[in-house]
Amino acid sequence: MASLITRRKLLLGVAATTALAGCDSRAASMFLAGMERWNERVDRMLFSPTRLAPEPPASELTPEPAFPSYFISDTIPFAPDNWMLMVGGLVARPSVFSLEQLKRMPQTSMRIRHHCVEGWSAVAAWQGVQLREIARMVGASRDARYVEFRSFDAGYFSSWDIESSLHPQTILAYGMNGHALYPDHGAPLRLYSPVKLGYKNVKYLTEVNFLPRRSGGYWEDQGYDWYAGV
Ligand SMILES: Nc1nc2c(c(=O)[nH]1)N[C@H]1C(S)=C(S)[C@@H](COP(=O)(O)O)O[C@H]1N2
Ligand SMILES: [Mo]
Repeated sequence: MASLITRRKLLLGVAATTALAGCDSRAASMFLAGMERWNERVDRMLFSPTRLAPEPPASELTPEPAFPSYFISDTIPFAPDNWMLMVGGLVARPSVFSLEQLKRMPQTSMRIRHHCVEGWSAVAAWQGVQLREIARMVGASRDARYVEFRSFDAGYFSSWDIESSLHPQTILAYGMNGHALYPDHGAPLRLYSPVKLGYKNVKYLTEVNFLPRRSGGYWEDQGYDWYAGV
């Protein structure tokens, strides 16, 4: 139910942006920005940082060939040979992680139903490391209220509130359905969580930055709901 309400609000937000698109007035965009901040405050109040999203049963797993794949680049993005994840911002120990290091950390695996605003949903099991474990390792500051995720997919990025980022089901995933993540779904590493809509789950990660203030996102900067909770 909560997800229905959130998505309806998202659609309303998109409709409002579209309706105002023609009249490029400062007042209109200031109004929308104000609405967004208000939405974020209410969303953060309603969000429970400890409540676990139920896992769909194994019988609902989507056959992989039927699991859609999205990237904004013209062709599937491939990671450079020397790929590493950079973690920085408001942290005591800015760090880089190799895939091998991440795989040696405690693994979390769960089935998640993915919701894309284009109207499809699909289920897979994802394997990876809890982001809160990474936050602990690098010593993220209490002043970090937001986390920004960057990728090597033509600059695709997003940013999240800290509570959703540190949720126990929010992971940096290197596996899908028990095998290594394939390039179409974000290899070598992507963000995944049942608490956010599809476009917040950044694939092809390069950087995770803990920030004091909200950053935007590829779709968010084009009028999509910034919070986008499920
Ligand atoms: N780097 C990157 N991450 C991305 C996107 C993208 O285009 N580039 N698309 C987003 C959207 S809109 C969705 S629905 C999901 C799709 O994930 P999938 O391709 O594994 O199904 O990835 C999200 N993360
Ligand atoms: Mo999407």
